[in-house]
Amino acid sequence: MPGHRLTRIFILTGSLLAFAGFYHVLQYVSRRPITVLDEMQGPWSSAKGQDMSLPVSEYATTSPVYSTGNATANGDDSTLLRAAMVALVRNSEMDGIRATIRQVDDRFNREFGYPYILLNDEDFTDEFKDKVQAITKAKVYFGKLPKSHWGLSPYVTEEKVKAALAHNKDRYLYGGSYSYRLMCRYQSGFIFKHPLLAHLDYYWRIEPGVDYYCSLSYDPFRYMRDNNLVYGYTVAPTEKELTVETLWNTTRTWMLENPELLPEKSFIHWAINEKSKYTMCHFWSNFEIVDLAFYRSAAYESYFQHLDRAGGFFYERWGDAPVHSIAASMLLRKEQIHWFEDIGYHHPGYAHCPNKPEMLRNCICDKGQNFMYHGMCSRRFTEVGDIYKDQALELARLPDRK
Ligand SMILES: Nc1nc2c(ncn2[C@@H]2O[C@H](COP(=O)(O)OP(=O)(O)O)[C@@H](O)[C@H]2O)c(=O)[nH]1
Ligand SMILES: *[C@@H]1O[C@H](CO)[C@@H](O)[C@H](O)[C@H]1NC(C)=O
Ligand SMILES: *[C@@H]1O[C@H](CO)[C@@H](O)[C@H](O)[C@H]1NC(C)=O
Ligand SMILES: [Mg+2]
Repeated sequence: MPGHRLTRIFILTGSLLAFAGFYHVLQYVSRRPITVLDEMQGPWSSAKGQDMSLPVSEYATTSPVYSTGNATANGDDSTLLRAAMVALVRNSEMDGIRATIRQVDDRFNREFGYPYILLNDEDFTDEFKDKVQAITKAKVYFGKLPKSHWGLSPYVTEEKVKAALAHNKDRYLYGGSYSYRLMCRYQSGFIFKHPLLAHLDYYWRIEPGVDYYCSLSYDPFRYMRDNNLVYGYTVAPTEKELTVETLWNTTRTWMLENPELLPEKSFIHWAINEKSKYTMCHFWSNFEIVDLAFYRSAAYESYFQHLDRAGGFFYERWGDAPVHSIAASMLLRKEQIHWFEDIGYHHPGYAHCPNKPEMLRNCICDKGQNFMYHGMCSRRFTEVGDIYKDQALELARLPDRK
């Protein structure tokens, strides 16, 4: 593909310029594992030959090298994938993130040694860095967000935002929180553009204070790659409607304006019902394993820009979970989305504990935590299938009835 040749030229040029990074970059080129991007057709895979990721050359000397993991833990291949566990986190959440990392190590990562990448809008304190690195043998990278990624969208006005926060303060959780909105906008449109993630093909998002219940004997990143999966989740609840009042209406406008960015078939019917209403179903993004080519794609970027222009990250409280989820169902096929049923998980609010004996035997949870076996959105995930682009556009044409 011409896109790839271009990428390689970029990389080679970069390695000549960044002398210190020369060796690593060369390794990166020669060991680059095949990703879905190489094999899949779809509007999000380098649509129109554009590569939405940051040019590798800029970060060649500062980005981690991902191909130096524990060789023996990976079976057929002698390297780890270019993947990492990634969290946005505050200094005040040090204990929570240490507890999460300990569990991720216990259940999975001690055997594999994928790096952790922790990001913050402020400088991490020395204490935070020391104590977090002390809890794991895996390498931990600490990064600060570029200023331009964390702030008010240029398309909204401060006065209207202030009025919206006051109006929504008591309507829903975080209704009056400005920083929560910065967080949701960041996770929706920027986290995958952080320089520390520039070399990554996959990320697994983690959060402070969650629980991982089940030991995994395989590498989920590799599972994603080998099965051409793009988006992986564990829990799929419904969103509070008041936080996304105009999200679907804004989305359908984007669809009608950009039909060329839509795939021939998609799983959008999971998110949008036959009356053209958002079902409120979303993959809970505090856990997600994602092929980052998806978020870096022209289609996703165009969609995010459109949402950002509409102002709903601030005027309402659009979460990154419904945004990621509507994008995934709108731009992917069902077979590209995977429920990690075997990954028992808890984040305040919901938990998932597998009920199949062969899975449960690897877990320390109560199989009574069976939200995912009776929830509306998991049922819908099973029952609904892909629809054609024409049908998706038909849904988008129906007026939004509140
Ligand atoms: N650095 C930083 N991280 C934040 C901020 N707000 C939220 N986060 C992180 O973003 C993620 C989601 O925030 P959280 O408070 O857990 O929201 P909830 O899961 O929706 O209740 C967590 O990993 C938090 O640590 C913030 O202002 N600064
Ligand atoms: C690599 O994986 C093997 C097999 O799981 C494990 O025994 C060993 O301790 C790991 N080595 C390192 C350096 O993590
Ligand atoms: C939906 O979006 C269109 C275009 O932005 C707007 O004109 C219309 O008023 C919106 N409808 C609702 C119900 O919000
Ligand atoms: Mg949380």
